[in-house]
Amino acid sequence: MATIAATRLAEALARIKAVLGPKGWTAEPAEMAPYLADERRLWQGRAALVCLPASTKEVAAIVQIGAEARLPIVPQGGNTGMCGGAVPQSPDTVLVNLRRMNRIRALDRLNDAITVEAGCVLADIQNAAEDADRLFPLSLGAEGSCQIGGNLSTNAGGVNVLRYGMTRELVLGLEVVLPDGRVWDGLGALRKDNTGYDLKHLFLGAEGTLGVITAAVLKLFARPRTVETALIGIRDPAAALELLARARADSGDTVVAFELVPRACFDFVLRHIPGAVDPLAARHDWYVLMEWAGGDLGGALRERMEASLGEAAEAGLLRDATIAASDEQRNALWRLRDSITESQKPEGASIKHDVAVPVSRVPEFISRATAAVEREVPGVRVLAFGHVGDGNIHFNLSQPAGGAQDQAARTAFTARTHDINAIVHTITAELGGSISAEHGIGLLKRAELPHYKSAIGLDLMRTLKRAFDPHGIMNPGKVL
Ligand code: FAD
Ligand code: S2G
Ligand code: ZN
Repeated sequence: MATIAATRLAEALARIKAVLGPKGWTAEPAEMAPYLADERRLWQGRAALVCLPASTKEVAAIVQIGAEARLPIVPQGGNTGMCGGAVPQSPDTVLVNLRRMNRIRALDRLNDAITVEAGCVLADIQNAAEDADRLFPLSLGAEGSCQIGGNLSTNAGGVNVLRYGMTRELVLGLEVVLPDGRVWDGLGALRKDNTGYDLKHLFLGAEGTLGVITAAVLKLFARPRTVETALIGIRDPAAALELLARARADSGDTVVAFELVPRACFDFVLRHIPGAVDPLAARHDWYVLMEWAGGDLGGALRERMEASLGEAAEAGLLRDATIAASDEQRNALWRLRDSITESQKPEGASIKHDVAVPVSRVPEFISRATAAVEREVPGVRVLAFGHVGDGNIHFNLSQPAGGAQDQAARTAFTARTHDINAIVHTITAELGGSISAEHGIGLLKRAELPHYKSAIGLDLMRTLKRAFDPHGIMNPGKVL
C-alpha cells in the first residue's frame, strides 16, 4: 500500500509535469545526472524531478504545488558553485534549474540598466552590455557557464570587485518567487528608492533559501576605452600590497583587477592547460596580475603603467613585468589566472578555503596558515591565490605530489578536511576575517558557520528563514 507521502509526491509531480509540458522537466536518470553532480564532485545529489521552467509563471506554479505537498525545492543555475548550495539532497526534491529562462528582457542605455532573466549565462549579459557600448563588470572564471541567478544568490565576487563591488552592489531590482508561490515583483530600475526595508538585499547572497530569483535589473557602467594588463613577478605578498597602493595612486584610481598568484599555481596551469606559456623569462615565487581601465587617454594609461612599474622596480618591489601588447596577449594572461581551478583537479584531492581578511593582514594570513598546514600535512601543496585587492585569498591545498591516482592517498588527504578547515579558519578569525568571502556557505560550511557567526546574527537569520519559509521547503539544509 503506497504511503500517503508517496501518493502525495506522485500527485504533486504529476501536476508539476502538466504545468511544464514535456520540454519543461525530466525524471530520466541519465538526463538528471549532470544536475545532481556538483562542481567539486563532493556530494551526490538526489531528486524526484528536474524542472526547466520557461517563465516566472511556471516557476510560481512549481513552488505553489511543491509547497502544498511540502516538497523540498532546490533552485539551480549553472551548477558551478563551490559549496554544494545547488545540490538536491533528498529523493523527493524538486530541482528547479533556470537555464531556459535566459531572455534579456530590456536594456535602457540612458538609465544604464539591463533587465535579465535568472537563467542568463553571465557571459551573455557581458556581451549584451558591450553590444550597447556599456559594461556589466561582474567577471569570474566560471562566467561562460554560471547563470546570473546563481551569481545573485551567492552574491558572487570575481576579479573586478575592488573597482565595482560584489554582485549585490550591481543590482537595482529583483523578481523572486517566494516559498509560498507568490511572485514578488521588485524589478525597480531606480538608483534611489528609500521606501522601507531594501528587500532585494535579503535574497542577494541567500543561496536559494528564501526564494527563487527569476529576474533582475542590473546596473550598467561606461565601457572603458583603454585597458592595460600586466603580469608582474614579485618577491612576496607584502610586495603585492605595496604595488597595489602605488597602482591606485599612479593610475588615477583606475585599477579594476589585482590578483595574487603563487608560482605553484602557474606550475599546475603550465602542466595541465594546453597552450599555456610562461610570459616571463624567469620563475618568480609570486605574481600579480593587474589591470587598469579608463577613458580614452590616448595611450597615457599605458605610459603611466610603464612609469609606475619602472619606479616600483627601482624600489625593489618587482623583479620582472610584462604589459600585454594586444587583446590576444591580455586574454592569454587572464587564461593563466582563470585556469587555476581546472588545473588543480588532475593534481589530486584538494581542500579549499575562500577566506577574506583585512587587506593589510593578507601577508600575515598566508604565512601563518601556510606554516600551520605544512606542519599538519608534510608535503601538502599550498596554492594561496586570488583577489588580494579585496583581502580575499583562495587558500587551496592539494594533496602531496604523486598521490593523485592513489585512492587511499586521496581519501587520507580528504579525511583531514575538518582539521585543516579548523586551523585555517581559526587563523582567519583571529585576523578579523570571514570564512566565506564570495562562494557562500551551502553544505560545505554549514556546520562551521555557528563557530564564526554571532548567536544573535544566527538568530536573526533563522527568524528571517522562518518568516519567509515557515515549512522549510526552500533549499533545506543549506546555510542554516
Ligand atoms: P549554482 O551553482 O547553480 O547555485 C549556487 C547557489 O545559488 C545555490 O545555493 C543555488 O541554490 C542558488 N541559486 C542558483 N540559481 C538561483 C536562482 N535563480 N534563485 C535562487 N537561488 C539560486 N565565485 C565567485 O564568487 N568568484 C569567483 O571568482 C569564482 N570563480 C570561479 C571559477 C571557477 C572556475 C568556478 C568553477 C567557480 C567559480 N566561482 C566563483 C564559484 C561560482 O561560479 C559562483 O558561486 C557562481 O555565482 C555560481 O553561479 P551558478 O549559476 O553556477 O550557481
Ligand atoms: C577563483 C575559484 C574557485 C576555487 O578562481 O577566483 O573563486 O577556489 C575562485 O578554485
Ligand atoms: Zn574567486
